[in-house]
Amino acid sequence: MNSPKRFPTVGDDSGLAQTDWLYKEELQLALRNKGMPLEALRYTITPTGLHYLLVHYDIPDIKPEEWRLKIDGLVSKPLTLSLEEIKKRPSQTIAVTMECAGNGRALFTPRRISQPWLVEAIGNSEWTGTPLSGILKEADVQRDASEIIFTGLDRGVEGDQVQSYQRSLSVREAIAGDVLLAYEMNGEPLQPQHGYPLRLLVPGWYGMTSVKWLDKIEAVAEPFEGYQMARAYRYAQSSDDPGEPVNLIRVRALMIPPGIPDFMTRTRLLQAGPTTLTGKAWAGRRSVSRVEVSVDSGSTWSEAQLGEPISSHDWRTWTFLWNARPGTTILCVRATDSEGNVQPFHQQWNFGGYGNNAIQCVTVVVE
Ligand SMILES: Nc1nc2c(c(=O)[nH]1)N[C@H]1C(S)=C(S)[C@@H](COP(=O)(O)O)O[C@H]1N2
Ligand SMILES: [Mo]
Repeated sequence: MNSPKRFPTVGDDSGLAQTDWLYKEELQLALRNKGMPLEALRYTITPTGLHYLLVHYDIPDIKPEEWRLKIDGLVSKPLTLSLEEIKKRPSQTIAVTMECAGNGRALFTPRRISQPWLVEAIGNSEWTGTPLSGILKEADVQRDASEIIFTGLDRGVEGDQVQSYQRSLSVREAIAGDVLLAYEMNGEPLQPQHGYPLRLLVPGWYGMTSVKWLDKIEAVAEPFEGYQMARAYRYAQSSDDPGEPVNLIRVRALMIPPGIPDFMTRTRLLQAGPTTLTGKAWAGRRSVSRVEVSVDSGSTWSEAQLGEPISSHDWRTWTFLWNARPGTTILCVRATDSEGNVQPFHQQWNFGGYGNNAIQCVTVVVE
């Protein structure tokens, strides 16, 4: 036996589950966090209450009057800023599709015991904030800095380590013009669960990068090896495989399940005749070059029509006219990005259950 663990773990020693059963720990996470119901793919801008949510620990208790953002480390001019002072800086509003890196985790076998997403860890919001590059320029990041560490005010235990939620970006990634210190979501102050009063927003990267409840921004010389960089969010084959970092959002299309659902199975019931299938497609920092639909379980594919995105970082609507004939059919949709990456039927398995952009298929019974 290893040294006793301070916190109980579930599943086998690897933290992987083979069965179809959910562990209580997964249910507990799934009820605290939530996905976007797929019918909400009809909205270009996801109403705030329908955006997915992922909180590792607890939503921290923040006193707005006392809250300050600290910028320090390898900077010539350390800064301490109130929310009012941050709002006086130049502001920018951008529509950004966010997706959790764990989206699709529960579709892997075996699966990692963690937030058991199927495909719904997504949302598209208009975020308003001040460009991070401006604040870093003001603080005057020194030449010997290689990374910027972002620390949230939430704390918890993960992998037996007591920690604050922290992620880093290279200086080059951090000064990209579209990285925001965001204080508004869809024209309203951030809600507590989405990072009030201030969060990082990194378009095109999986959600873990967009640190909520920002407390501190620190410039450092060496690559940051915190838990959420070096241990979690790696494409790895086992718990001790260092793997590769998880970073950019992979190409994906999702469809609004047509017709009406069966309550238990969510199999769809639909009337025969012409039906418009629709949904959204996105590709992180790349763009979507095509969306295809299959009405025969993925045997043959036809091109869908693509709408325009409202920014270079948010999803596009796709539509496909289908003449539904009586019988049971499996509808599938897949997208291709500007670099030719196509969604696979089965994504390569990884230990943490990240980046599973496997093709979505929906079973439909046509009457
Ligand atoms: N401080 C902090 N920031 C965080 C998290 C967190 O638990 N704590 N979760 C991250 C993860 S994994 C995701 S997917 C996004 C989710 O953002 P949302 O809840 O606003 O959709 O926030 C990221 N930022
Ligand atoms: Mo996430």
